[in-house]
Amino acid sequence: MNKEAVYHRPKDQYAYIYDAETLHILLRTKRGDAHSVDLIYGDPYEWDVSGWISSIVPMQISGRDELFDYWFTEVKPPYRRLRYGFKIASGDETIFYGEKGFNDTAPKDDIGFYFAFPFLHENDAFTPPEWVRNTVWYQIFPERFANGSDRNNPKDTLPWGSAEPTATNFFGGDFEGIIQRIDYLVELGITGIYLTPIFKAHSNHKYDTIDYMEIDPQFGDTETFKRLIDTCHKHGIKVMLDAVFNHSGYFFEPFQNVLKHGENSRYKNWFHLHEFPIKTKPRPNYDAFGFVKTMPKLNTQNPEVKDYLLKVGAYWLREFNIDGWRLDVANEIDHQFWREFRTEMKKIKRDVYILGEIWHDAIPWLSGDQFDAVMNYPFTNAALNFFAKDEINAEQFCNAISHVCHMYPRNVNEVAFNLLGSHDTARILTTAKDNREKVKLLTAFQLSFIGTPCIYYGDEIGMAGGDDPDCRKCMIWDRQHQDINMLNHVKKLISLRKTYPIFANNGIFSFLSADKETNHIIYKKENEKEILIVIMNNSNNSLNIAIPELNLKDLMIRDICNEKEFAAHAENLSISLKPYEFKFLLINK
Ligand code: ARE
Repeated sequence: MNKEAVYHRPKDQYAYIYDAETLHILLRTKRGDAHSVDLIYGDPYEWDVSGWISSIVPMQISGRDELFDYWFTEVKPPYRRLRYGFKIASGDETIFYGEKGFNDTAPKDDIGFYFAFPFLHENDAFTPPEWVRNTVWYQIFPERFANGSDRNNPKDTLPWGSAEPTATNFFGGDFEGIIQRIDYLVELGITGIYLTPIFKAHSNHKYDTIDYMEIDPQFGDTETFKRLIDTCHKHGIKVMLDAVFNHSGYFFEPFQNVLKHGENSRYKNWFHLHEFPIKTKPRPNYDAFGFVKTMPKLNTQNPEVKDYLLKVGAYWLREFNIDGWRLDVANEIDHQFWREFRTEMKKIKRDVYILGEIWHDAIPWLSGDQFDAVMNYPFTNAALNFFAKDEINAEQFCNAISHVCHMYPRNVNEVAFNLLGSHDTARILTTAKDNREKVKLLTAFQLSFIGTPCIYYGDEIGMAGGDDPDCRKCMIWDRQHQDINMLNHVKKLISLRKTYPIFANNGIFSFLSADKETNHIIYKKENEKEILIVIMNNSNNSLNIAIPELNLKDLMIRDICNEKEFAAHAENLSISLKPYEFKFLLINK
């Protein structure tokens, strides 16, 4: 047995509170090493003459990545206290594993050998807003979605779509434009919009804030913003704003004060200034986002700054009844700030969605005291590498997604913000080298996966675009230039996700098979009543695929895409797929 690969540590993604009475427990072992793992568990205070009283229950493999098997089980401790360990069998070797390491037997008299989950407190649980599990998001870059009124056009605004986007040009997108297009959003079926920054700023992207308490006049005034929020809410659409608290803009009044008064400025501790006088060349002599001189980093450990930013977050939440905050460069702000931010926001609106922009493993922010979710770029990269770029094969994709699913607790995964692209990345059609069939397969995966999916504006109508700023072209409203086939495809997938809860989070996800030769994958989502089988052919060959044994009797299968039902015998179920075709098969148990 490869003991070096065996890993468990209570809390985080290996032992966590799933709900008020349930603990999820996982163990990691080297892929293919152990043929069985059992959980030995009991109440730490239950003893009899023979010693500690424990039970034993088999664990199941919930997934496997390139290196590891992940064993899973759930326990409902009657007194919400638990001590537990593992019995691992590999070949003819059986060994016991607990907090003190490995042992040949399961000690009856040494409770310290075992891992501890001391007490299951509900307020220690990760509790994201329930509504997010059923939300389909749409990201809007306000400057480029729709120009509803020329009255607020910034200087030198260009005619809509008349030029390629640059880091500095403007096309006049505004709130009025979004309001005028609300029917388009409703018909698409989305139920949440994420707006990139809307507060007064110098640039067209608004990540260089001048005034956190003022809406940028190019988007409209507070009355129009209120009307936008009300219109969205009336149509069942939630609204999430973008909080840029890691840094301000160069023209943010406190930074201007520092530039003017230097060491005598009352705001000098609002930033991370290295020396005086302030210099911006060759690099700023103060901390910034990257080395961008127009984005001086805010000192969020300074009580004045914290107080100011918490007031900003509270103001827009309370006065405009927004539904979520997306937190820009969230990983570079201190954890204490985020703990206080969460406390203050949740006091105002218990089910506000707090989404951190973190591109890497974000477990330190996801234990329930800071964020409800992060933008799940590890998911994005795996999906793009397989479906769009063909950089990894089906087997590697299965490993990558299984790894992503086991980075976090299951209740974190159920509200993960699963995007395929954003204003910071090339568009999926461009990444897929204009292969629309691959893009349709990619979106079918995204919209049948767990978590809360987000569509980047224009991807649904087949817009192309390279890296920033090319991914920020004006939305195309002329139907002659929209890919209507793609639009109908995305609409259909969103409607399936709404019609069948198993498409969203009402089912446990697992891969059934992945074949690197044919490059097809089969995954399932299962709940107590039904199984959704998804088969995807990521190749330009037609395939005839046998479905692995479902150990179910003769079954009635509904092909959801064409609503056809057919009877089949579990042991010889085979499905034919055209190139890049996918099938959703629903089986009622
Ligand atoms: C633009 C150009 C840059 C250019 C810069 C010059 O894109 O290439 O150097 O201008 O000024 C905003 C604007 C951008 C602008 C940027 C800087 O939207 O257009 O850049 O300001 O002025 C990392 C961070 C992540 C960050 C990305 C951009 O971790 O937080 O970089 N994303 C947020 C917003 C951006 C915004 C800012 C931050 C600044 O979403 O839109 O940019 O407020 C890997 C790493 C990630 C890295 C990612 C992208 O995956 O793991 O950490 O993200 O690459 O580089």
